[in-house]
Amino acid sequence: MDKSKALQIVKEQLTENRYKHTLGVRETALYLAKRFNIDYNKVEIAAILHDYAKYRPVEEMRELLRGKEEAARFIAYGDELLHAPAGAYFIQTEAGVADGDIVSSIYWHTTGKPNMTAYEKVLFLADYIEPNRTFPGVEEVRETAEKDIDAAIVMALGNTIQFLISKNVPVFPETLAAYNDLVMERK
Ligand code: DGI
Ligand code: FE
Ligand code: FE
Ligand code: FE
Repeated sequence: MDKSKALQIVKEQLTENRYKHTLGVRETALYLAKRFNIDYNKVEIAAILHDYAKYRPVEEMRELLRGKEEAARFIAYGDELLHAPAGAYFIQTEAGVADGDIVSSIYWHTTGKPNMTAYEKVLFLADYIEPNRTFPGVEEVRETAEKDIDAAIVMALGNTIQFLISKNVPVFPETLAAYNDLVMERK
């Protein structure tokens, strides 16, 4: 998959604002990737395609995930989560992406998970801090990301968990485990 093809196929799936967010995630992910010895081309394709399923009908995503042994449990935790694992499947079946780093970073981009790879960390954090994001606390996470990517991810996960609790929404187990994993690793 080359970048221009990825941009073209994702554009058809997204609104104008979501496409703008996607370009922001691409820019931030490439910037963060400089601190790891990883493949920039894979980082870029993952960033471009990360919200591929964002506007798919919820029923279509539920139906797809119901049939996947490991992904079915996302369904119970809220519709907002489904585009991440669903997108990871659709880019394989509809766009022919096969690379495991690209697929797994998209799969986990919303929830995070313990023991994230560099690809997974870069996409997770880029999605949270890209320049078009304006939610409370994002500037502090951006500043922390300049010095320490894991510390920034802890802040992003903590903010998300607090936000979900304030809304009385269930927290996906891997989101909590990701937080615990990084906090304990840093002690
Ligand atoms: O798709 P984006 O808007 O770019 O961002 P995203 O993929 O990080 O999705 C954010 C949404 O996901 C937001 O509504 C909060 C929700 N979310 C994140 N982690 C969890 C979660 N929702 C639940 N129920 N549980 C989680 O652990
Ligand atoms: Fe997303
Ligand atoms: Fe996110
Ligand atoms: Fe996103």
